Amino acid sequence: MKERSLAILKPDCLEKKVQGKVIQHILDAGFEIKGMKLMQLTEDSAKKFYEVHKERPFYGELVAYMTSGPVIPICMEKENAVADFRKLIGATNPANADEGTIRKMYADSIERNIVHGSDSPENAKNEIAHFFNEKDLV
Ligand code: IDP
Ligand code: MG
Repeated sequence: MKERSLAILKPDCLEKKVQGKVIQHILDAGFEIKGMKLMQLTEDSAKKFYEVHKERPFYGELVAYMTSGPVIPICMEKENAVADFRKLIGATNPANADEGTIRKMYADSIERNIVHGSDSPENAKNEIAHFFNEKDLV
């Protein structure tokens, strides 16, 4: 059964001009892109998106980083999309990420780690709704 997940190409991905490469990895791994846009996150939107982390010491810096430049949210679909995308991006800290993963290849640090991926099908639904109206998905 097909499942959806949300990716966000983070500001460091666009600063490094590797968004084209990362999108190619997503397509090569068999994900279908159902929605994608280039946008600037507001502080309120970033705070809401990362609300689960609001008690963590890095929350303020995370919001500052995610609003430091444009991002590209992507709604993707395939079988087992959530788990497969987490595998494709690798560990949160690129130093611990497996060879061949997107974070291992392109990320600099545990914070500036290039890409977001939903961590459960339920969170994926809410995260997709944060950025997309169902009617705008192809
Ligand atoms: P994930 O993106 O791999 O799911 P989470 O634990 O959900 O990782 O953290 C959300 C984001 O917060 C990370 O992708 C990263 O940008 C940032 N982050 C996570 N842990 C730290 C940390 O210890 N220091 C600074 N930033 C962090
Ligand atoms: Mg997470």
